[in-house]
Amino acid sequence: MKIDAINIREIQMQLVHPFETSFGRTTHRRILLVELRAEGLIGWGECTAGEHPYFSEESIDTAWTVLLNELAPALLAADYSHPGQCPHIFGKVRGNRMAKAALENATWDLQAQMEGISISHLLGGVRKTIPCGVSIGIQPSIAKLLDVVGGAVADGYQRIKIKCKAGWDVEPLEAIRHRFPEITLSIDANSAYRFRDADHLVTLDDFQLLMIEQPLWADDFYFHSLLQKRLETAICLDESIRNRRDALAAIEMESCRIINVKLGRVGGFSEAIAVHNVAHERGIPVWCGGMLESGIGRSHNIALSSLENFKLPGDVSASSRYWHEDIIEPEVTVSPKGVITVPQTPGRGFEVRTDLVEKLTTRKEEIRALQLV
Ligand code: OSB
Ligand code: MG
Repeated sequence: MKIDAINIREIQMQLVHPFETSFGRTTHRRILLVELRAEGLIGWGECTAGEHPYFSEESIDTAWTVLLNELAPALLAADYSHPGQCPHIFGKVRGNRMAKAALENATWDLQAQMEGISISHLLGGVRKTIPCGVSIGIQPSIAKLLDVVGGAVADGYQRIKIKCKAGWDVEPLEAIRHRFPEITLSIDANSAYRFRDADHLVTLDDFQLLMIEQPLWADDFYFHSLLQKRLETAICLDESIRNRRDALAAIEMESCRIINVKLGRVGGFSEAIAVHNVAHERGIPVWCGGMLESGIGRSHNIALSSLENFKLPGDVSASSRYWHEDIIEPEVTVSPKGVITVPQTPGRGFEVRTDLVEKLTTRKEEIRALQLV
């Protein structure tokens, strides 16, 4: 496969509701999109790096530089036969997994279109529908939190996750459990606790949570394994899992009982499949995390979630929870039973609204293959 040209662009989109985590508050997103042009087709990719390097070392600006100067030229120079070769093509560049994922995922989108099959099919997906959860940010008050949780429950979501931090855990959980004793509930700390908080975290077992996500350091397995021994509640790792080896280490050390797979965090579809497989072989269920994606990243998350071991509801929610107007058509919708139907049409299964993308674009760059004469 020869790529003719690669476009990278930044768009700005305002969130319907601000999203607050233990590391900050997001009101609008700067999103980096990648377009691959080959044989009259366009493969799209989305970079999930944030505006700031808070969730990981990458930011949209580091990803922009690495894509422009390293990854896009490397892909244009390569003559690959399958998207699974991307990690090798990008192999010289260390880290920068969100930048790599943006480009690699676009090659899967393109490949699926060329073969006339869905991305889900190309990945080896088996699910026709995927179970959906929601991730609810830290709220200004308990009353507001109960309101938001109630809305998500009424919409049919199968699992509610709330963001927490020291000082925003016991009280919100007590309130939610009082009002909604039966719902499937989890929390995500985004590394807000320290191992010295273990006694406190043990008390959260009372809330019958499905899991507690990434309680400790983003680069840790050892202290998570000590903590997991003390908790009845399953630990789920997010930030700590960068690749298949990390997943294997975490499973072997019993640092977690569940894994959150994020395409950007692990560097794209190839590594996400590898993480999925290694967990599947060891009986560890996974689910698909979210990074407040636009419809393009969301469509890729849906395809990934169709793999067999995505047994738990993901943070793959309806477009309307994030955006007044999404950049794909149709928007992603969730049924009253809390599922998304996996598209079976060629490629990502959602059209990109190019006029709207153009309108939202704040910068754009084209990188073309060298024309040999
Ligand atoms: O830790 O899962 C996370 C959003 C930004 C950064 C990190 C996380 C999140 C979410 C949002 O939880 C999930 C979503 O896209 O709805
Ligand atoms: Mg998380």
